[in-house]
Amino acid sequence: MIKTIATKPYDDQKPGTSGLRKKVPVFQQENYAQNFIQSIFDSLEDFAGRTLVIGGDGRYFNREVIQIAIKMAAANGFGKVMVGKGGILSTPAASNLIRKYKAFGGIILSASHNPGGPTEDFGIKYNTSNGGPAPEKITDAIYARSKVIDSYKIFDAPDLDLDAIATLTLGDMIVEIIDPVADYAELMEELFDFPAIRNLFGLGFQMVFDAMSAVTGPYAKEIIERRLGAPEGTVRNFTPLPDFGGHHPDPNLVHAKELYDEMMSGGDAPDFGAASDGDGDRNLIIGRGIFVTPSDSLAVLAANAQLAPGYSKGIAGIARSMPTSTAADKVAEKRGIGMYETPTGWKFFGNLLDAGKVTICGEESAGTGSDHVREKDGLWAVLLWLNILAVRGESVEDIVTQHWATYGRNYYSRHDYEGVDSDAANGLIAALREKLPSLPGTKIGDLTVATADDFAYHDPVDNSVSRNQGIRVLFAGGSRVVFRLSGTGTSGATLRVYIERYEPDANRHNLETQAALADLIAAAETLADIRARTGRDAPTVIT
Ligand code: VG1
Ligand code: CO
Repeated sequence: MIKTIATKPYDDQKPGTSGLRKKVPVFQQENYAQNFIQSIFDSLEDFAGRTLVIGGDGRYFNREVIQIAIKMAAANGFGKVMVGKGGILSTPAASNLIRKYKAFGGIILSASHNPGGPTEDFGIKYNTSNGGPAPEKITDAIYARSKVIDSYKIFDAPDLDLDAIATLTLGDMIVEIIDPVADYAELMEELFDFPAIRNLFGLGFQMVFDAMSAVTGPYAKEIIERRLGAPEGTVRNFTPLPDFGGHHPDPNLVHAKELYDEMMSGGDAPDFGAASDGDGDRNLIIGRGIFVTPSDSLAVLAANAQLAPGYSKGIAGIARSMPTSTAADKVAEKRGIGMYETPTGWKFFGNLLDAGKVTICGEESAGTGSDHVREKDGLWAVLLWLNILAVRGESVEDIVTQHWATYGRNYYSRHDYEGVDSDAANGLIAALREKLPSLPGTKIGDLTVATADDFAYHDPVDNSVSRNQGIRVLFAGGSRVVFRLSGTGTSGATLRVYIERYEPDANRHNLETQAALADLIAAAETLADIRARTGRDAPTVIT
């Protein structure tokens, strides 16, 4: 039976960089999740009888919200929902399902790389029929609706069994509980040369994949160990846990330190190390003795993608988020293909991918992906690396150093100041914004500011404009610093400072990154007064 329940709006349901993210207790307030889900449905049209994909990264509160979402989908007139068994679907796998089965859209329950548990983070995100995150036009409509919503519809029924593959019904709606891995694994087999990678493992190639007790565990087990024949034990922390084992499922040098240390341990280290985040869309790539920055990884993957069957015809173009280093630009330039610079967040790549303008996209925050889905895809990046390693027969270090020799090296680092007072963080950005007109020509140490602006993106496909996407200060010679505030945090503000320096000279490609960037790090402090304004002496996380 369909029930209409009266509710009161909340004023804080504004989706950020990637969906609505809040602490679990916020989501546990009366009707909080229901309000947001109904606001999503109220912002969409013509979905009666259509299919909705539902799944999440297995974090705390996942199962409760999945039951609610299924019952609300039935009450709102969807014809069918496809739900990953156990409520599990990685973000890229959900994107694939939406595309493959021509679903109307999907609801993904995740707070991605944020920690999980009763007092940690939860999130809800809506993806459209192209498989990608809803564009701003839709997220703005959802937010507007959430501020005035006064009722929601839900099917009154007992909870469904999500733990067995089955086809069930709820009123007139079909509920398909599906294997979360099968369709995704099949897609990977189409894109990559599995026999070549299997052969590589047969030769004794050693790999470690850390699933960080998050969603990629079952995917990596099936693909890397079962289908590609890597020895059992290659995939670690492969059981998705509601609290990620108490860890922070963010595959960076701080939260995946154990893996990093192992890869840096010398001649006995494995050949290849990788990890993914809470919802499976990020990737960390480390070769024996060398960490590959996500920006470099994007450039290397773009330059070598044609070695994988799925990209053998070459790539149409590359897109990167504005703060991502310009390493990929050098590849695009040499190949004579298009290069696009978008704001942070995967939703901005959707139009470019749909229009066929780009094939490969990436972000400095460990996100890489292609037109095979409309999300960044952690395992995809790992498999493309494996495919390239198998074909070239060289080490990660050799491939990266050769890449630098050909294109030059973009030294790159991001300094995060987490949990900063929101007013202080906003004040810092406002002060920078005010300074912008006076900056060009200014000298800071040996650096001269060439241009400075607040990045605005003009989407070449739908002509929409997104303003205030980050303060960028470019110096003569091509170095730059970028300042922006995170849109995924759930407490206080996170200031991100992105620092980049281009070094064409191959004799200077072996510097320690922080040392190579020292003058720019100092310039960032001079420009933004970070210490005084945030009260912090040092960043919380350096990646
Ligand atoms: C961060 C990253 C951004 C990424 C986003 C979602 O956003 O910087 O590149 O797209 O997270 O990634 P922000 O606004 O906090 O800088 V995920 O894996 O959390 O979906
Ligand atoms: Co993620």
